[in-house]
Amino acid sequence: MATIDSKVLQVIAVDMDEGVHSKVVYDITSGNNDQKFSLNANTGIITIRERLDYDTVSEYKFIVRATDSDPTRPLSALASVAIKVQDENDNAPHFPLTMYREAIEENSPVGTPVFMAHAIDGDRGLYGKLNYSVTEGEGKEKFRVDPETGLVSSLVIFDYESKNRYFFTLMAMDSGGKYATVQVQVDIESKDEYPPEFSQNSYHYTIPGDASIGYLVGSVHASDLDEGIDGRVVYQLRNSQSNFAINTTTGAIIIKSLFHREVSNRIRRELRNQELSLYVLASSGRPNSFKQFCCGRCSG
Ligand SMILES: [Ca+2]
Ligand SMILES: [Ca+2]
Ligand SMILES: [Ca+2]
Ligand SMILES: [Ca+2]
Repeated sequence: MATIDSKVLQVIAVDMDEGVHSKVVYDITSGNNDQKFSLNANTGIITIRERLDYDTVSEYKFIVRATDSDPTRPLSALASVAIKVQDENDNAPHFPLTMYREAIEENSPVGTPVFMAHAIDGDRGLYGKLNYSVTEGEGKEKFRVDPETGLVSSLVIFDYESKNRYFFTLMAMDSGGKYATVQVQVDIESKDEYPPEFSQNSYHYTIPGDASIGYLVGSVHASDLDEGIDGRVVYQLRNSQSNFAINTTTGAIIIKSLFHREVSNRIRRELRNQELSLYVLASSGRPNSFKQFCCGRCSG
C-alpha cells in the first residue's frame, strides 16, 4: 500500500536554452480534479496526497505541463501521465447477518435448494471473488454449498421423526485468503405421513338410565406415528349428535344435554332395545391431514 507523500514518479522536461530561459516549472493542467496527487513545480516529482483505493478508482490520467521561465513569451510542453493503482486485498468478506435460519421439508429429494448464502466483500476484482464452503457442524455431511453461487442444497433425504434441526458453519473466502464464517440452522419441516389409528375398531359403552349431564360415557383413543403437529390427534364427533360432546384432545365422550322428555323416552327405549352409534373422527386438525373414523356404540 502506497503511503501519503510517497513519490510516484518524476516528470522531467529538457530545455535547450540557457540561463533563466531554461528554468522549467511544472503543473498539472487537467485530470487531478479530486486532488489525489501533487506535483512539485520545481522538481517535477509527483507524490500522493490522499490514500488511493483500487476499489474506487483503479487508474488516474492527467496532463502535466512544463513551462520555461521566459518572462515575456514563455514556452511550454504537455505530457500525459497515467497512474495505475494496484489492487490490494484490503477488504475481508462478511455476512450481512449473524445466523441463517432456514427450513426444508422432510422427504424432499436430494439436491433440493434450501437457501442462497451471500457474503459481501468490498474489493472489486479478484480479491472480491468469493468461494463458499461448508466447514463444520453436525450438518456438514447433510448439506453442500455451490462454491461460486452460495446456493445451499440437501445431500440427503431428511426424516423429521429422526431429527428435526441441523447446524453447520458456512465459510466465504476471497482469493487473498481473507474469510468470514456464519452459523446456519436448518429446521426439518414435518409432513403428514401417517393417519391416526384408533386403539379399537369400535368402542362399546353402556349408559345407565339415570345418567345426567356431564356423565362420562367413555373414551376413545387414537395414536399417530408422525411426530410434531402432524402427530397430534384431534377428535370430533362426525354427526351433529347434540346430546353428546367429545373432548377434542382426550377423546372423552360425555353427555352434553339431557334428552328431551319425549325423545328421551324414545331414546331410552331405543337404548334399552338397541344400540346408538356415534362416529368419531380423528385427525391432526391441520388442513388436508389424514383422517380416521371409528364408531362408538352406546346401549342402555
Ligand atoms: Ca477481499
Ligand atoms: Ca418421516
Ligand atoms: Ca412426519
Ligand atoms: Ca399424521
